[in-house]
Amino acid sequence: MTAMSTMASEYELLTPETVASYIATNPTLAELVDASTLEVAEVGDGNLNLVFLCQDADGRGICLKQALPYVRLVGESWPLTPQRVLAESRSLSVAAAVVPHLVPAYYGTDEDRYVLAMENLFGWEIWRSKLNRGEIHRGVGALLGEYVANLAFSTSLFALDQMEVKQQTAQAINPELCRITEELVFTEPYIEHDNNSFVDELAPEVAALRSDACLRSEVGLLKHRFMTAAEALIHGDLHTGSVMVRSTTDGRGDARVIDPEFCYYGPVGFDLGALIGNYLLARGRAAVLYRGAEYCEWVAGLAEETWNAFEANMRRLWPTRVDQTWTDGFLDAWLQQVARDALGFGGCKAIRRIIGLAKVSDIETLPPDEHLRAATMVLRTANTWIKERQQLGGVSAANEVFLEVEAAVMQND
Ligand code: SR1
Ligand code: MG
Repeated sequence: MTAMSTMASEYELLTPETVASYIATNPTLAELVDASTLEVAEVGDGNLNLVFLCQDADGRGICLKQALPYVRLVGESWPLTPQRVLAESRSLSVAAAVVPHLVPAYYGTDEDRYVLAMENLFGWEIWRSKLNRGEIHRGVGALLGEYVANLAFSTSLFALDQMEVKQQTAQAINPELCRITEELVFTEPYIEHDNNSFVDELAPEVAALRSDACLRSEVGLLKHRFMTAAEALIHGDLHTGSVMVRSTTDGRGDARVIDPEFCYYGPVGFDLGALIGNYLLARGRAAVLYRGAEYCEWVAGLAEETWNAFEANMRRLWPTRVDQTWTDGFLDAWLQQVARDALGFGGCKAIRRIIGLAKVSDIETLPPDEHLRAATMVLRTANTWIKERQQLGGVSAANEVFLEVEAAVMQND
């Protein structure tokens, strides 16, 4: 049994060997599975937490997630509040009320041990892994647009009284996790920093970004927006590794959004941007691996699919808004603002995965030549999204920018 010290508390970390007895002593969890026949595997492959998948002899399951008091990716030298598990439970609770079909069932949180219990999604897989293999799951992009819209509407001034929003905003404050994003996404990639790494051949591209005064000021504006635009309770880290997917019998895809520990009141376009930036990483991989036309076209259409579903759901919910100050004209203007934010944040989220800490397998598992080409495409596309997001006129332009960059990079071989 392992004990960890934190600044504020000391708590016991679970191991595969101790999970069954932990569940047996918790009446709520003990009802869900038979702890005496439990098989447990620690599968945490993210950057921060322990994750235990459990199944009993009758096939019933549960997933436990325990926050470590440090960043797992780096080690104990980088302490991080385990209170983030409370942020995750807040988001899962809200989502259970407004989009229960798009999140795992939530079973509760142990605030002393920082353990969150949720549905074990048997047969589901992290979307990034499926994208890496070139698998098509039609409809998933739209489900994620639906998720963002419903969370955004129901937690914002559109659905709640102003006093309620202010209280929720204060309760959802998540400064340590936000600081990670502020530094890793918006600051470190653009300066020399020990957290950065990239292959030598990419150095000219990185130098060009860093010396681009226009890009730097636009990234600064986006960071400022991330730090000040408290529009709604957002997921905060909605990349393709935060989505689990499975095929449905009609050949489409179903989705569950996981891992909302970075949630806070922030700009709605940030979640859409996280998705769009990660679609770009998947598209870059597809291009250099010469994936078939059907797959490339599907990935290329994801940004628009997500946006269209987001917009459709916002417009569907709009008549139920609680304050008539927000007119139909306001909605049109607000959607334009969100689309610009999404492109800008999408660019920042893609760039950080190439230059900064916490890389992604879409790019990292490519052979050297393909890695360099895909990374170059991502950096150049993202640069244009960020700088030209005002003129591009919406998310549908995202792919056109990529196609121009792709042609140029492939021609130079
Ligand atoms: C130090 S944490 C690194 C990254 O992992 C999470 O998934 C977030 O994306 C964060 O930026
Ligand atoms: Mg995560």
